[in-house]
Amino acid sequence: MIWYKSVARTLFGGNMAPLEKKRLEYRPKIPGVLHDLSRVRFVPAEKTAHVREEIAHDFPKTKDRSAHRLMSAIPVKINSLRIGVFFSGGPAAGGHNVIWGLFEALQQLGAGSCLIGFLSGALGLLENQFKNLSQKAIDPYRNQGGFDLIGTGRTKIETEAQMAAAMQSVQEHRLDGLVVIGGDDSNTNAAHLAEYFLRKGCKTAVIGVPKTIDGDLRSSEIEIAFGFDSACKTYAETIGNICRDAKSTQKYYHFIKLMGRSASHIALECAFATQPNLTLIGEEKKGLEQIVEEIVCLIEQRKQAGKEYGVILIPEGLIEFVPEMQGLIQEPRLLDLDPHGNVKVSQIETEKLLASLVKKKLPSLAAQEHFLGYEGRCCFPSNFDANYAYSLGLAATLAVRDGLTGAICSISHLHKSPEEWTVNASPIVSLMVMEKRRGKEIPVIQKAIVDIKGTLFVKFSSLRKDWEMEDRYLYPGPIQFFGDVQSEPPNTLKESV
Ligand code: FBP
Repeated sequence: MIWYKSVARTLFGGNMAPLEKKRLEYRPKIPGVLHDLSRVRFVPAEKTAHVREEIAHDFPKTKDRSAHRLMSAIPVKINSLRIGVFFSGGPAAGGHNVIWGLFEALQQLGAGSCLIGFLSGALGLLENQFKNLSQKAIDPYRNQGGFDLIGTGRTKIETEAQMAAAMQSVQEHRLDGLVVIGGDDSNTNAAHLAEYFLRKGCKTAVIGVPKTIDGDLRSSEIEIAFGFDSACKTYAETIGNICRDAKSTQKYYHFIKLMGRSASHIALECAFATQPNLTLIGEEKKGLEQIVEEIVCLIEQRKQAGKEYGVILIPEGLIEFVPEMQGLIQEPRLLDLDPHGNVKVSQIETEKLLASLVKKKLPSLAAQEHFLGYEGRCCFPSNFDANYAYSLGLAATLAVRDGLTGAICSISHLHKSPEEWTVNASPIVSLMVMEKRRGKEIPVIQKAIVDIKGTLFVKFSSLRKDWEMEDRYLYPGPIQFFGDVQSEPPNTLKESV
């Protein structure tokens, strides 16, 4: 504890805000199974991972790999490892803790270990732009938000030339492992790299770490990716503040669009955290007219009850479930795709569109539109994400040590205390499906959308009528780093067990 303080003081002096410095002191809580890395090993799990036939065809070298679980056992003796890491896609709070975890696990292995970070995402790997991640480099980033230690990017690795460039970089650095910290598309990249390296006889293992604020990288093993909790808590603070403003001034309807790409997980999580009057969930697949009618009806009913204000949450991915909405928005930029073929939904002003359509029916409506997106990606990680991401970093080093490749690390039982968490690694190919991107069927990790038959959504449906008319707003305030609720997992995890 004392040395953290001295590091902060000597390295940064007055260049850190008080909370930045304070966060350097936090020691992440880890699963019991990670307390002594010299006494655990990834062993094949009882349940074999199922790989779809059409996917297996593209991944002959990695299709038959088993799922693994970290168990008490004496590992194969390895004194040092060389690992490379990069961030991929949008930032998510906790990323720096994954690097810290990787580093500390390597330190425990032995003196000859090294960690290098490729800069600006996969591009750094392709161009061999990197940085040595020493203790001195990592220290100021412990428990801090963002990905700025090494940067990130959305470069897709797809061509044979790109695969070869990636292999050249890992071989030049004699890497035992390459860790890809990313979402669904980035881990799809990782699966392709693992397959290619095996095919070419390259010994570098490729291990994925699940990151994304969107909450859509999930499977039976991956309960949530890191970053979701911190982003939702950040948005929930602002939504709560807006609810209170709405109730205080009683003159506006607030249309709040929330980031989260296709799936509405963030909107659903924030709905539980703040209980606004209406939360649209894309996965309900309502038509545009129905949605507008629903909002109009809400506003009219509330008016009759003397309430001419309210708060409405809109997931940014709504547009993907309401086909008429795409046609209504004329600007060509709105159909821009990212390098992975995803529609850039964060740039589509759905909140403004809906407010204007409602206004056509209710001209006296006083609306305020908001977009909560980028501000949730680089906040300080909540203690939950700080613990989770750090543990994933430790696990990823062990996955390399234990000879896994083409696997994504995950942690289960996240609704319990960290001590009780269990650590797994699943073959990435078992998460993949064929999907049409840019008009072509390609293998990708399936995005998990909100299950409208699932426990969480069913609970939401039973409560939402009450939230419409009664103001049941909750004001969660900023992320809590100290005190009773400092390590609360997201509602999504608590409610879905
Ligand atoms: P990842 O899937 O890479 O984690 O990114 C998530 C996200 O924040 C989405 O919620 C959002 O639609 C998108 O990134 C925005 O991307 P960009 O940073 O390219 O504007």
